[in-house]
Amino acid sequence: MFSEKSFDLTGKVALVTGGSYGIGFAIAQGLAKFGAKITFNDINQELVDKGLAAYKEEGIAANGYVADVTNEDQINELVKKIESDVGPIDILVNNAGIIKRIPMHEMSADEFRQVIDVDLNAPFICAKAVLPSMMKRKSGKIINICSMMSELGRETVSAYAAAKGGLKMLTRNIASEYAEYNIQCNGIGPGYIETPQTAPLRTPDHPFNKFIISKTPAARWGLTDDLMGPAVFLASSASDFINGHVLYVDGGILAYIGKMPK
Ligand code: NAP
Ligand code: GCO
Repeated sequence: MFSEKSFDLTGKVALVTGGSYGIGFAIAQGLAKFGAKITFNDINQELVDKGLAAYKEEGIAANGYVADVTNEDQINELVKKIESDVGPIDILVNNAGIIKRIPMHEMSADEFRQVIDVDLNAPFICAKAVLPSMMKRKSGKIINICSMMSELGRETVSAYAAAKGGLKMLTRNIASEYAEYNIQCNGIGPGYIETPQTAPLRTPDHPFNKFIISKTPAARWGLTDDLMGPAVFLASSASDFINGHVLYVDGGILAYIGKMPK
């Protein structure tokens, strides 16, 4: 029955991959505000320590672990460790990601593979690692962090767009295959958000800055705070009948042809 409790995440264990800073950190903060126990991983101890300090600063007693999301053994170990330290994972946020902005004809196959590995293969590895326990408990939420590039292309981001387009379909397939276990898998598609990943595009003289403002009806870059509510919604029982959906948090970019230049 729907009530304000429908958004309550008390007692739920969340794993946010790449959650030391940026979008992952913000999403973890939002989940914690609604009662979730936060665990996160990052690629090295320095980042994990940075994340732990940042969570502590926010009054969040998070558990942080070093694990490379592209390494299946490390992720299987991570899931086991979290289950013994905190409890079985109820909410997985596949957030860790990289981007390489290189014109495709200049991109090496290895560079292409690296992006696919982190942005598409890793969400598969992490989802596969948490599914057995969720299936046993007949309950689970998987949230894949997609992108505008799950729907649109642009110069220099061929690998990233291919990965994020694939991630949209992986989201739909997990939803299709595991709904019978009361597992919901949805995506969040952030627009252009102020994080270290987009910092190179936001330098004052970078033409991309004005371009994004002209393509966004909200006429601003997104903030990581803008993603907290959508993440809480998709992690909670309020969204139990939503499955395979990508919720775009883009200020209206996908709905808009773009402002006519004056
Ligand atoms: P970010 O600032 O680059 O943070 C990504 C996090 O993932 C970092 O902590 C990064 O660690 C970690 N990571 C990268 N590779 C990893 C690996 N192999 N194992 C474990 N952790 C790894 O990115 P963000 O802007 O917060 O984006 C987070 C997610 O949102 C990504 O999936 C991104 O594609 C997506 N997204 C971002 C935007 C945007 O506008 N910012 C919009 C749409 C979607 P390192 O510091 O070592 O790289
Ligand atoms: C880029 C940006 C985007 C954002 C995001 C948009 O170079 O176009 O980095 O890819 O990161 O994915 O949703």
